[in-house]
Amino acid sequence: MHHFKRTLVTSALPYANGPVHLGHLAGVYLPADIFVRYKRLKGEDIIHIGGSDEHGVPITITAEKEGISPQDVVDRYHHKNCDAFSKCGISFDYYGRTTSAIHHETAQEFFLEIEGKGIFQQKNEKLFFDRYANRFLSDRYVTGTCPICNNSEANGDQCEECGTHLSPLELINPKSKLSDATPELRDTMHWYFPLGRFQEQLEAYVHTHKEDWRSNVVNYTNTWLKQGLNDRAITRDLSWGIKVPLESEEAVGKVLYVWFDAVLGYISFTKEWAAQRGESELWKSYWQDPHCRLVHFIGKDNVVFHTLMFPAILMAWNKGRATDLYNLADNVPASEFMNFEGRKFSKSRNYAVYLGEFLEKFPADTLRYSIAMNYPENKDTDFSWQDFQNRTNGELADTLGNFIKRSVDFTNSRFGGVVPIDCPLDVMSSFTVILTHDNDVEIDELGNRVNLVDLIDEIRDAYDGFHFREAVSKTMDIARKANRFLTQYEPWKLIKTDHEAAARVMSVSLNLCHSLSILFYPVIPETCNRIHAMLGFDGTIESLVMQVDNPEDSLWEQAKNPGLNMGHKLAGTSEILFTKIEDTDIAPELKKIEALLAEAEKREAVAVESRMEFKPVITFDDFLKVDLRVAQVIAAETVKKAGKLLKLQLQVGSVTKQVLAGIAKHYTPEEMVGKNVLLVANLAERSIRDEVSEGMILAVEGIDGKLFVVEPSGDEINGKQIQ
Ligand code: B3M
Ligand code: ZN
Repeated sequence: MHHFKRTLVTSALPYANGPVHLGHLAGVYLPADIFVRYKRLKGEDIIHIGGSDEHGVPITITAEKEGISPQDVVDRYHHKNCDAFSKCGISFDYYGRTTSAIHHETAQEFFLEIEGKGIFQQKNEKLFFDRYANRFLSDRYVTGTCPICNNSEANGDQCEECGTHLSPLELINPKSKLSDATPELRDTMHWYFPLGRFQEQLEAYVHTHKEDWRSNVVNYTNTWLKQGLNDRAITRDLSWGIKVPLESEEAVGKVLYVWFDAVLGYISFTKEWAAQRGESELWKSYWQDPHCRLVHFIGKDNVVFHTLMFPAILMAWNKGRATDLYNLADNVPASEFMNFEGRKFSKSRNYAVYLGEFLEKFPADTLRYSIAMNYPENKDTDFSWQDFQNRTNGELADTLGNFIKRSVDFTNSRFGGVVPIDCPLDVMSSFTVILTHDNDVEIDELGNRVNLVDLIDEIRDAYDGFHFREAVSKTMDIARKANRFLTQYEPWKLIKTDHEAAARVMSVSLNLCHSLSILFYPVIPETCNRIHAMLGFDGTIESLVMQVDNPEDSLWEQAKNPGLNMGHKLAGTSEILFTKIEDTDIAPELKKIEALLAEAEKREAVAVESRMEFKPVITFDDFLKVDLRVAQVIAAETVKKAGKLLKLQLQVGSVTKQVLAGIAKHYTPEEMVGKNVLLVANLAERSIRDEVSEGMILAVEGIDGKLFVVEPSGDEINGKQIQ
C-alpha cells in the first residue's frame, strides 16, 4: 500500500447553468464533504477543491433563450450554488470558477505544452453552418429527427427520447436552433487529442487500480478501452470559452472544448487556493508530489472523463519532462444516481428538488443524514419525503437527540452539571457499568461483548473504503446502543437506591455523548458542534481539528477514549437537537410532487393526443408498399458505442436480416432472443455506427418512455406478410 502524506479531493464542477439539486448532492458533494471531514478528524492533511464549470454550450443556449449574456448566466448560478453548498455545510477549501484568469492561463498553458510536443492533430471536417447566424453549429445547436426512434426533437449530440448518442450528421431533417433554417455543411479545422496514442499507458494505469476502484468505474472504463480509443476534438467553433492560444489564422473563432478545460479547473483552483493563502507554490505539493493522493468525486456520467481523458491530458503534459510532473488520480469514487420519489431527477422536465430551496425549509444536517443513508454507492437509490421524515424523527430525534438530551439534562439536574465520577476506558469501551462491586453487567444485544473501539475501527474501514452509507449507519448503531444503555440502567430510578451506580451510568453516557459528537461530525457537523458546546467545550470542532498536529492526538482517536473525567463541567444548558417533522410539514412538498407527476402525465396525454392527429391520408396502394412481416429474433447483442441499440439477427422465412433497434434500455439481448417481432422488411438499408440495419421492427411507447416491442402470436406465422 502506497503511503500518502496528504490528500487532494476534488468534486465534479457543476455547470453554472442551473441550481444544484439533491441528486448532485447525494452523488458527489456530500460524500466528498463527509470524506474530507472524516480525514480532518484524523488529523490528516487534506484539501477539498471544487467550483463552477462556466463554459460549454448549455450555458450559451440558456443565455440566448433568456436574452442575456453567458456571463450573466454563470454569475447567477455560480453564486446561487456557492451559497447553497455553504448552507449545506459542504466545506470546500476553495470554490473557483472556470472563467477566472488563472484558469484561462492554465488551460492555455496545457494546450501549448501538448501542441508544442506535436501531440495534437489538426483535422478538417464538415460541420453544420448556419448562414443566417453566420456561425458553425456545435452538436447541441442542431436539432432534427432521431434516426433510431423518429423523435422529431432529437439534439445533435443525443436523442433524449431513446437516449442514443448521435452526431448531428445522423439527424434526419436537421435544423439550426438559432434560426430554424436548414444548416449547410462547411469545412472547418479542429484540433484533436489522439487518445489512442495513450491507449497502452491508460490500460496499464487502469489495471493498477482494478482492485481498489469501484467495479462500476473499472468496468465502464474497460468497455471504452476494449472498443479502442478514438481521436477526440478538443476545440470548438464558439465565442464563449477559452480561446485557442495561437496567433495563426486558423485559431480565430476557436475555443477549447469544455471538457478539455473543465478538468484542468481542479488544477487552476488549487493554484488560486494557494495564492489566496499567500503560498503561491503550495499547489504543487498537492498536484506534483507523488506522496499526495488525488481523489475525484463524480457521478457515473462523468467516469471516462476522469479515468481516461484527464489522465491522458496529464500524461501528455508529463511526456518527456523531468520536472513538474502531475500525479494521476489514485481513486475515482463515482456514484450511481439517487432518484426522488421513484423518478430520475430531470432539469429539462423540471422534476427536481433544488438544494437551496430545500434548505429554506429544513435544516442541513437532517438532509445530510438522510441523503448519506441513501448514498448511491453501487446501485441507484430512491429518496422520498417519507424516508426523510422517518429518518429525521426515528433516528436523529428519537435516537441520537434523545440520548444526548437525556444524558445532559439528567446530569444537569441531579449531578450539578458535572461529570460525577471518573470513567475508566475499559468500562467505557465495553459500555459496561459496574452496578455493584462484584456484578459486572455488559450491554450486549446478542450475547456479544460490545467494544466501542472495535465499532469505531469498523467505521474507519467503511470510510476508508468510500462506503459512506455503511459508515454512517454504523455510527447510528452506536447511538442506538447508547440510547438503549441509558434506558436499560434507568439512572433516574437507580439514583434513589444507589447514588454511585447512577453516577457511573451517567459518566459512561456523557463519555458516549462526547464520542458520538466526534463520530457524527463528518455527516452532521453543525449538530456535533452543538453537542460539543452542551458538553462544556470551548470552540468548534473545526477549531480543535486545526490545533492537532499529531495524528495520535487526533479527535478521531479521542472518540475511542473520550476522557470526560470527574469534575468536567458541562455547559449547564441543553437544547433540542432535532425538531420532528410533522405530516403537515411535508404535506405541501408531497403536493408539489403530485403536481409535477400530474404535469408529466398531462404532457404524456398531450403527446398521445397530438399523435391522434393522424398523418396525411395514404392510398391502399401506398400502404401495400410497406412489406410488413413476422420475424423471429435468433440472436441479439449490444452495439459498441451505442448504448441504446441492440443488434438483432432476424429469421424471416428462409432469409436472415440484421436490424438495429433502439431498445437496449428496455430489453436485454437474452430477453429478445426467441421473440416474434413485426418487421418492416423492405425499408432502405441504413448504416448506424458502422453497422448496417436492414429494416426496422415495430414497437410502441408506454408510460415514461418505456418501449414495448410488438409481438405477433400464432401458429406457423414466421415470414408471413401482414394483411
Ligand atoms: N460540468 C458535467 C456535469 O456537470 C461537468 C462536470 C465537469 S467535472 C470537471 O455533469
Ligand atoms: Zn431517438
